[in-house]
Amino acid sequence: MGRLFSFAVVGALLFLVASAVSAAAAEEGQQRQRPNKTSYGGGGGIFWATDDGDLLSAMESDDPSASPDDDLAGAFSSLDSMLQWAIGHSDPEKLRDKANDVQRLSANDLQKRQVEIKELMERLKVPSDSELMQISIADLNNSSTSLEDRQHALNELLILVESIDNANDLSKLGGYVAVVQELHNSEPGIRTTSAWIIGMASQNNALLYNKILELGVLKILMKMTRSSFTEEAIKALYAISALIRNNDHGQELFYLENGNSMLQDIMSNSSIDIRLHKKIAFLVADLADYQFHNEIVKLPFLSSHLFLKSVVDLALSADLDLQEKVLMAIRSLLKLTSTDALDFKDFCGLDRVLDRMRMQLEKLMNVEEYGDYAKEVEDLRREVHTIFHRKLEKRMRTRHG
Ligand SMILES: *[C@@H]1O[C@H](CO)[C@@H](O)[C@H](O)[C@H]1NC(C)=O
Ligand SMILES: *[C@@H]1O[C@H](CO)[C@@H](O)[C@H](O)[C@H]1NC(C)=O
Ligand SMILES: *[C@@H]1O[C@H](CO)[C@@H](O)[C@H](O)[C@H]1NC(C)=O
Ligand SMILES: CC(=O)N[C@H]1CO[C@H](CO)[C@@H](O)[C@@H]1O
Repeated sequence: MGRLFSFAVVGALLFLVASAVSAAAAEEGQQRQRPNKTSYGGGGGIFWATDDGDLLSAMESDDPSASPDDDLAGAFSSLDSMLQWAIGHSDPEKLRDKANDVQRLSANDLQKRQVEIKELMERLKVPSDSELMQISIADLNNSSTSLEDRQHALNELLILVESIDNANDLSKLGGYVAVVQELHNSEPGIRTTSAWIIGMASQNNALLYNKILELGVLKILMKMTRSSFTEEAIKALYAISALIRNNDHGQELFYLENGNSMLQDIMSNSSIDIRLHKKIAFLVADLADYQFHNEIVKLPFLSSHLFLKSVVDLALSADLDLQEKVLMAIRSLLKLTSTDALDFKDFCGLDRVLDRMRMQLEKLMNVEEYGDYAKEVEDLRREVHTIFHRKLEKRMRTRHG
């Protein structure tokens, strides 16, 4: 099979690449690698042959834990990722030296190098990202594919759609139909990865989120947020947030699908995993900010006193991180002209909640390991208090005259 590479070949490749990158690129190499790529091993991608350890020493990996067993044996989804990995694991000093050498090469020589690399890549017949996506889609679309292989195909897609170009290409290949189908799989792990792919692909991708919404995903994702498998609920919420953030149409659909009650159910369930509460607080702040900046009322429930109370009640948590996120959500909600300061005061008891929080934070500020963070949250708490009372004064003035 043409997808097994020997270290010799890779070594040659690495040398060519090292020679062809600019010094600047070499310095960035460490950051540009996608660090978690290798953690999804076995995804039907390319495997390194580990019978020749030479390259490892040649590369003088600066990471002592990078043994062939746990790292090199991982799958690479494309040549690009393999090269990025190789650059990331090689000695930056040496790479920079080589790159400096390259700068002394003539334009002609450089071009020759590039042609060599291209030829080598063609000879290796490395599948392109697009080909890898097609393989994964075909696996998902084949009803005889085992659960294990289905999971592998999804893992592969998850890595690939990190790139926005691939995420868009997957749409052209009809891949999201296959992924959405897996949201209905009886295996929670498969549903979870599918939701994760949808979230990853739609995140900040205005070209894509409405295309995915057209596939009718919102309803099933909302159902998944009620899953007793926490990871599934978390990834479903992640996907929903990615689909509706900064997206009028998405928010409209979310409203029509009764997103309000989904948010309320999660907020008022005290036995739910705290990560879900954090994600909800973050999402609420985001939705309120969007409404504030666009002056559109797509989500009238953001001003309902019952909804506001659920948000404010989350601030009673002892978790600092959640407190901070909830304060941000309250701050954003207070800024909306559609919310009533009296609801915050009388119905939500915001003064009492903020007071209680202040006492807790004052205690934490004296605890070494929380000190700075608690101070930050206290600053935010004070800001919320100020905004609240300003809004309240304004409200009282309009009421009395
Ligand atoms: C579907 O998968 C089965 C089992 O892996 C395989 O034998 C068959 O050729 C596949 N069908 C298609 C259309 O790819
Ligand atoms: C999936 O398979 C069906 C036939 O079983 C075919 O019509 C469809 O085009 C395939 N979809 C993709 C994306 O390959
Ligand atoms: C609250 O969450 C837990 C854990 O996810 C779930 O088992 C329970 O059914 C939920 N309760 C309600 C009232 O939805
Ligand atoms: C998204 C993700 O899994 N990120 C992880 C990548 O790997 C680093 C180091 O192993 C982790 O700290 C990240 O959380």
